[in-house]
Amino acid sequence: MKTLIKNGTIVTASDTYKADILIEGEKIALIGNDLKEDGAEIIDAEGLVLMPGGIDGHTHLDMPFGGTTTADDFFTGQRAAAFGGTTTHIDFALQQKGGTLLEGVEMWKKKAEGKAVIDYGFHIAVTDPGEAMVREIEKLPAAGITSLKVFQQYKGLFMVDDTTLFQVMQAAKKAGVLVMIHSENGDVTDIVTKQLVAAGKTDVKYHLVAHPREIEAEATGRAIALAGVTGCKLYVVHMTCEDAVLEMKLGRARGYKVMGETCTQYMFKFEDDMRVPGYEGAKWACGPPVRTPKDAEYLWKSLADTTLQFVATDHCSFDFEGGKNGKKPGKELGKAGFHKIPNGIPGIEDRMPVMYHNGVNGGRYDINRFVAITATNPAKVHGLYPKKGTIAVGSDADIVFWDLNKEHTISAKTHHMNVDYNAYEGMKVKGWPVRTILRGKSIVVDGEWKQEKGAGQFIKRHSGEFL
Ligand code: DUC
Ligand code: ZN
Ligand code: ZN
Repeated sequence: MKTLIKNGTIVTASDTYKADILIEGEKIALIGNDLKEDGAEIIDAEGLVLMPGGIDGHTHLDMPFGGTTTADDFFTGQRAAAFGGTTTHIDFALQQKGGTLLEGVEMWKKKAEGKAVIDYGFHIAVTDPGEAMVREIEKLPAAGITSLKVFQQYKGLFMVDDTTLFQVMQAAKKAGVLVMIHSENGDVTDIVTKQLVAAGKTDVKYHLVAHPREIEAEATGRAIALAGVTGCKLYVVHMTCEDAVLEMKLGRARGYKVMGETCTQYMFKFEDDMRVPGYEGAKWACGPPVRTPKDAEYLWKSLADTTLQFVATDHCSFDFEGGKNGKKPGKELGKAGFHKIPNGIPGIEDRMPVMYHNGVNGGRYDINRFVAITATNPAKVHGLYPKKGTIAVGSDADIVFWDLNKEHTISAKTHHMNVDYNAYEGMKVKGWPVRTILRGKSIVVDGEWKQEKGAGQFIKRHSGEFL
C-alpha cells in the first residue's frame, strides 16, 4: 500500500521545509517536491505541518499502585495518546517481589497484548534488590530493554538504598543500559509522613510537606554523583524545580552523562492548587509534587536552553471519584489521609497540544525544539532512532498532522482518557493534531478513531545516545 502526502510542511528537530512524503507500507520511502505515484492514496496536507509522532518516554498504564490500579489500560491509554498526536510510548514494567527483571517485562507485555493501538517499549523498574537482579542487567539489551528505573522514593515498596543504586549503575554502565531515576529522599518522606500522620495532619496539603524540594534536589545530586563515579548514563525523570535542575546543570558541567525530563503537569499545576479547601487538591497529588509558577518558568527555560532534554507525562491516571460504575478505586482512597492518595496525574493525551500551544505560541521555544523534546530526543536516548522520532527516508511513517490554526478547549467531557478529570480543563489551545499516522496507517482522522485493537507493536530498543 502506498500513500502520498502532498503539500505539507515538514518539521523535524532541525528543519522546516515544504515537501511531499511517499509512504510505502509502513515506512517513509521518499521525500521530495512534486512527487507523483500511480496507485497511491493521496492525502492533501496543504496548510498543515507534518511532525514525527510524539514519543512519551514515561507512562504508567495498567499499573497497580497506591492500593488500586491505574484507570487507563493499554487500550484506553494508548488510544488517548494517539488522539493527542503520540504514536509511541515507553511504559514502566515493574519487577515483582521474588521475580526477575525479565519476568516483569513479560508480565507487562501480556497487559499490552491484544489491546495495543500504538507502538510501545518498556523500561524495567527495579523493586527487588539482590545480586541476582544486578547480574540480570546484562541480559536486558538482548530482550530489547535498554533502560531500567530505580527509585530513591517509596520506602518499603520500590525504594532501593545507595548500595543497590551503585551496583545497578555499575552493571548498567557495563551493559550499555540507561539508568532512570525517581529522585526524592524516601527516608525523609517516610519519617515526615509518619510524624504528620501521628500529629493528625492528614489533609491533602501535607503531601507537600512530606515531599519538600530539598529532598528532590538532594537525591538528584546524590544520584548524579554516583553516575559520575560509575560513568553510567543517567536520566532523571519528572524533575519539578529549580533546585533539582541546578544539580543537573552542575553534573553536566562536570562532564557526567546525565539528562533530565520534566512533565507537562509541572508547568501548570502548583502547590496552591493542592492547598484549596476540601479534597479537590488530591487531583494533583503526585510524586515528586507540583511546585510553584516560578519553578515552572525555570523548567520552561531549561527545556528551551537544552539543560533538560525531554518532556514526558508520567501519565498515571486515577479517577477523582473512583470505585463506582464499575471503575477502579481512585483518588477518593486518600480521604483517609494524604499518605493514602494514589499518586499520579493523567496527561498522555494532552502533552503535545499543551506543550505546543504554551511553548511555541507562548514564545518559550520554537517548533523544532518542540519536536526535539517531545519526539526526537526520547527516540534517540531510548534507542528508537531513526526508526522513530523523525521524518526521514527509511523511518517508520509515524506522522502527526498539525493544524496550527485549529483551536480546541481541553476538557474531561471530550478527552479519551479513561479518567473523570483533566489537569488542563478549560485550557484553550491553538494548534491541534488533525490526523495521526502510525506505520503508514491513519489511526485518527479529524477526531475519528480508525485503528484496530491489538495493532500496536512492542518495539525492541537498542542502546540509546547521550544528549
Ligand atoms: N509518581 C507518581 O506520581 N505516580 C507514579 C509513580 C511516581 O513516581
Ligand atoms: Zn517516579
Ligand atoms: Zn512515573
